[in-house]
Amino acid sequence: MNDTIAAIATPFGSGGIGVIRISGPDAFSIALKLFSKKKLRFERLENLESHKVIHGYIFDVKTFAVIDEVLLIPMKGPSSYTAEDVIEIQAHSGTFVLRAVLEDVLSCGARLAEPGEFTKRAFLNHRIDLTQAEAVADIINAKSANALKFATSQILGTLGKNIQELRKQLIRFLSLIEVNIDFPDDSAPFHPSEKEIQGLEDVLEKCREFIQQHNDACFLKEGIRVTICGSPNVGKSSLMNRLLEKDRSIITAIPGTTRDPVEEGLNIEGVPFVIADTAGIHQTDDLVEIIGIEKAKDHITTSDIILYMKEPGAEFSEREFEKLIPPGKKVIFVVNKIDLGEDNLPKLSEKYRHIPTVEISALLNKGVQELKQKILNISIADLDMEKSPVIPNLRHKKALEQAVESLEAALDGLKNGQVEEILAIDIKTSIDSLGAITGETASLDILDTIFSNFCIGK
Ligand SMILES: Nc1nc2c(ncn2[C@@H]2O[C@H](COP(=O)(O)OP(=O)(O)OP(=O)(O)O)[C@@H](O)[C@H]2O)c(=O)[nH]1
Ligand SMILES: [Mg+2]
Repeated sequence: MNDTIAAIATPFGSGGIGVIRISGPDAFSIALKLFSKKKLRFERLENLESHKVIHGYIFDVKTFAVIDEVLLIPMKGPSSYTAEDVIEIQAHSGTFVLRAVLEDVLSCGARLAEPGEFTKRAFLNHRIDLTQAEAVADIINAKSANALKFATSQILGTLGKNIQELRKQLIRFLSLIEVNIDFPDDSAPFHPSEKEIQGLEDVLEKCREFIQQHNDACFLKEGIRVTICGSPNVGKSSLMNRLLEKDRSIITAIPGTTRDPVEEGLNIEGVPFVIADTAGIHQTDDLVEIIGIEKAKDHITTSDIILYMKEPGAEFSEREFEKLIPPGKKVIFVVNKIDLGEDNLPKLSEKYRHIPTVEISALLNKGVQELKQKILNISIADLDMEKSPVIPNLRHKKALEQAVESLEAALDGLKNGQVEEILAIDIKTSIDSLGAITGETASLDILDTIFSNFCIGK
């Protein structure tokens, strides 16, 4: 932490501008060694004014030849990304020129930064908490407008602040217990008030809510899994291609065309989906088909939404449906090939009338937009995008689960007259679990894992 790091902060390749970033105690003195406002002759500046862009030239410190014409942005800590002294050099973006500037900077005493090291320093210098550091990576990797929205709200520290609040409440409760442990003779046995116990229960409830929000929304990062299934030849692959608006799956009039599941990403109004076309399900002795059907069934089990497809003339059978689709799955009943006539269309039985039905013709591209809208509605129905801008990631969720477990133990203990020392341990464990989310109590391993997933220069 007390050395100076440097890296190229923009992507590899040619572009308009490339940025070299330097951070640490020597950032300003390094910049003074190689930057000059004059082009023809290196003329060292006295000092650099913070937060003011300067136009000039980077000189090779060994040969005193000009490497590039640049803009230099000095930022005195703590008003910088890392909270240390930072210099950003905006050079022309070519692989060679950026490397030449970087090597120049390194030869003046900076060390090449590790992946995510700038953000790690921002965290270690307490400028941002760990959830905000993670949000930086989420913003860079966001694959949809909604994923970006959630990452942006996290970078503002909303999740971190919420967790801090819960943690503070637990710390207050712990101090009540500890007074009793420290001065057992002076005080009555530990008897928290109704209100204090309610406070603990509120924290528990809030942790559970966050876990639920993760479950509801984790698809925004990974994509909601949608599987198209049905008998052979009903037009599953035709629908797949219509949804994707490209020829991804093979379509033939021969039943049993699709064997391996075909998966592809699809974005509907900013929400990411992963659509899978699967083998037609029926009784068969064909070994390859049997394997394909097994894979189709696996997809059905792991999918969030099932498009259950039938064609005119076929019947909806409750037995067949229940054998294939696990109870509680979100399903859309898709009736395809309505161009063949509308008198003979399969209908849902009374018991399943609540399942939405969409009638389409994949061949004529009819009803496909309506189906897309249904898929979107059914998937975000439970999620209030405006109300829950804080979405914990998987790591946060695991920590929240630990917090819930020890809080439940503490509340049980309170009911059953558990000794104060054990209560204190349970509360302390939940405080630490919440602290791991914001970074107060995160282990070095956790930090290394998080920051090693960043790119160099961030
Ligand atoms: N008339 C009509 N034919 C269609 C429609 N959709 C698909 N078909 C035809 O039905 C046949 C089967 O289509 P596929 O998309 O390969 O059907 P599938 O369900 O993927 O079949 P398998 O992979 O064998 O299970 C092809 O000849 C398609 O052209 C439709 O809406 N109307
Ligand atoms: Mg197919």
